[in-house]
Amino acid sequence: MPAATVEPVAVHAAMRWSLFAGGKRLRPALVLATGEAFGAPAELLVNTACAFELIHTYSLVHDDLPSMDDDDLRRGRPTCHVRFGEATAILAGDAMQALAFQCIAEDDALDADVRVRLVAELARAAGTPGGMVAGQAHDLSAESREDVTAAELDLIHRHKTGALIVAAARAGALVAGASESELSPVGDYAAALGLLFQITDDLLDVTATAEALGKTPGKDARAQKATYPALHGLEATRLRARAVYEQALDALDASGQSAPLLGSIARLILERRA
Ligand code: GRG
Repeated sequence: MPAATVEPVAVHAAMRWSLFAGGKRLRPALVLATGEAFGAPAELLVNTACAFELIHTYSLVHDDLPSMDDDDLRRGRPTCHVRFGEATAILAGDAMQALAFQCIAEDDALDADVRVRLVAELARAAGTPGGMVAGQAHDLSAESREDVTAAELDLIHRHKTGALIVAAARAGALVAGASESELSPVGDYAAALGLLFQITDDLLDVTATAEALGKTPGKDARAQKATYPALHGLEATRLRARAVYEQALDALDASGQSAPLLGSIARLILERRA
């Protein structure tokens, strides 16, 4: 990351404000955990891990903008546009997105063909039609409707939240040189993890405080958004979370890889309070 004193200082200060505000670092943790499960050293994984956090943080900054979710609290701080203004927040998000791809493309520790595969993996997960931007677009268009089905909700979350989580898990394994057949159960594990993450996110939106979350709770209900608790009720949603957690563990078993860290990440998400 350029220092906050490097021009354009406002953009760099805004990037640092959002990136270094904390956050769970779930996506980079997944890159490191799957990479290590397949035998890659952390030094080979760290740039790729940072790239995923950059894309994720850019998406939060843009999601918080007045024209999107219009939020003023993120990671326990005023959101980027509240602190730096809307134009600078947009540019900070754009720059984080570009920096993510630069991080991988210029990573001399990785072979050129691995870098190209990682860039493709990240671009697919971040963009359209199967990635995060598509999920955000589906989400925005569902906002004005009252008849969103459970299947549509799954589709929104698979794109908006799940795609980047799946790509992060696959990316770690890719750096470690995993084969296509080894990547498949990793993808299944991470797809279950992405769904679990979203289900627990919906539960926390109903049950947690702003202090614990570092963002505004209750927004989904106020916006009358389709969520798992709204569609299925709180108790059925908790049961669904447990079932999806078991699916993630089953996929890990199927991978034949000893990956206690990946099991712990799934448990952490099931039990998270923020
Ligand atoms: C603007 C292109 C564009 C996409 C935005 C990810 C996203 C798409 C919007 C975020 C809105 C949101 C609250 C989604 C629910 C799940 C989610 C991604 C929550 C935030 O991720 P955490 O909890 O955040 O991992 P931290 O701060 O811990 O990194």
